[in-house]
Amino acid sequence: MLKSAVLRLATLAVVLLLLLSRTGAQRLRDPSKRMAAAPPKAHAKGQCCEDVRALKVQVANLTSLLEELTRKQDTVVRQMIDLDHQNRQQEARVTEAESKYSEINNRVEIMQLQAAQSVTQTSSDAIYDCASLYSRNYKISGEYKLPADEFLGTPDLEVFCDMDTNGGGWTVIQRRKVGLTSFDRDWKQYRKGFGAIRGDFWLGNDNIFRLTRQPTVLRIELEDWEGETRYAEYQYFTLSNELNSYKLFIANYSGNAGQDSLRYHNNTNFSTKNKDNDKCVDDCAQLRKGGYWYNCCTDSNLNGVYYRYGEHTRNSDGITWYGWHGPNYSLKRVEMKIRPQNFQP
Ligand SMILES: *[C@@H]1O[C@H](CO)[C@@H](O)[C@H](O)[C@H]1NC(C)=O
Ligand SMILES: *[C@@H]1O[C@H](CO)[C@@H](O)[C@H](O)[C@H]1NC(C)=O
Ligand SMILES: *[C@@H]1O[C@H](CO)[C@@H](O)[C@H](O)[C@H]1NC(C)=O
Ligand SMILES: *[C@@H]1O[C@H](CO)[C@@H](O)[C@H](O)[C@H]1NC(C)=O
Ligand SMILES: *[C@@H]1O[C@H](CO)[C@@H](O)[C@H](O)[C@H]1NC(C)=O
Ligand SMILES: [Ca+2]
Repeated sequence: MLKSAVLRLATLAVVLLLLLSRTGAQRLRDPSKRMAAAPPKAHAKGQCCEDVRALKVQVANLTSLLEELTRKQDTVVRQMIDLDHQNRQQEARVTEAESKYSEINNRVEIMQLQAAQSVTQTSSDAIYDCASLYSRNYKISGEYKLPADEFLGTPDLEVFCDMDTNGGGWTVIQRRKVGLTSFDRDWKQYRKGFGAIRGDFWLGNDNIFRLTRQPTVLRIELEDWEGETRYAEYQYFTLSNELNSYKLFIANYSGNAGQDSLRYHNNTNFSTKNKDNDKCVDDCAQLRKGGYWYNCCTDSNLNGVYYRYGEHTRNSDGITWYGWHGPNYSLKRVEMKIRPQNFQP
């Protein structure tokens, strides 16, 4: 608003200046006309100069007005910069509050966990997974520690529970979202698991094998670089044990992720860069740079290389799901999660 006012005034000033110069120029060019003019010379001259003086005063006044407005505009700009600064301080405070909040949240989770563990000590039925935590009313998504199972001789296990998606109760077995953790690992690391439970990780083939002893549902969630999401769900999912190379079994696909891109890997052994169990003359784990149930080689490669925005459409060893974005599009985010078939939200 201020700007347009200044502009209008500036235009006015320019028009006035033009008027001034034109009257002067006309007089010089056409002296005869001036001579021919009826009223006495002196009077005409005085009249014209009076006008010019008045116009000059107006121009001077407008110029000073313009200057004043410019000064005011400067002040407004300064005020806006100040506001922006205050805004940023506010944002910093919000971020700080957020991190404090998640810290508190963590503490709540740990307290819940301890409560859960003391529950197991006095209860006959064990906590196997996130679904059993959920049924004991732990309904906040986050990190939990499953207690060791003395009967099975298994150690305690840190897991991430998704207690929100589609009723909750999901134990997350794989996540790709940060992209700093390499998934090009050997057999032993895939057996044990690796990564950070709040970031990118593989829960470990032995753990997945154990968790899928009961009839289990697998849900795969995918996100691309445009922020669109898809999911694939299998009503049946299990792995063989290590002796049988963690062979994959899946059945009864549903979802919106296009053509089922895990089906091709059904009934296939797990392979890593140091263990070629695929169904191919090629070494798929080395070609696709991950550990997976490679066939010959892929219809999906969820443990492939993390490529960032701008370089995610170039390579065939990325995090792919052919049924959605084809063989050369590496996804931005993936989560694989499981829960028992008989889970009741
Ligand atoms: C110019 O400004 C002065 C005072 O600032 C005022 O007295 C005068 O009338 C103005 N002249 C015109 C032509 O606006
Ligand atoms: C899968 O693994 C089992 C046992 O480890 C083995 O007998 C079988 O030949 C393997 N299959 C392929 C295709 O490598
Ligand atoms: C995977 O193979 C099993 C047989 O071993 C079959 O019953 C099942 O339907 C197959 N899954 C898919 C998704 O085709
Ligand atoms: C797949 O679903 C059908 C129909 O619900 C069921 O009969 C079949 O047993 C399921 N398959 C597996 C492997 O769970
Ligand atoms: C994917 O990339 C490979 C090699 O980089 C290329 O040969 C192939 O044509 C690409 N496929 C598609 C569908 O773009
Ligand atoms: Ca091979």
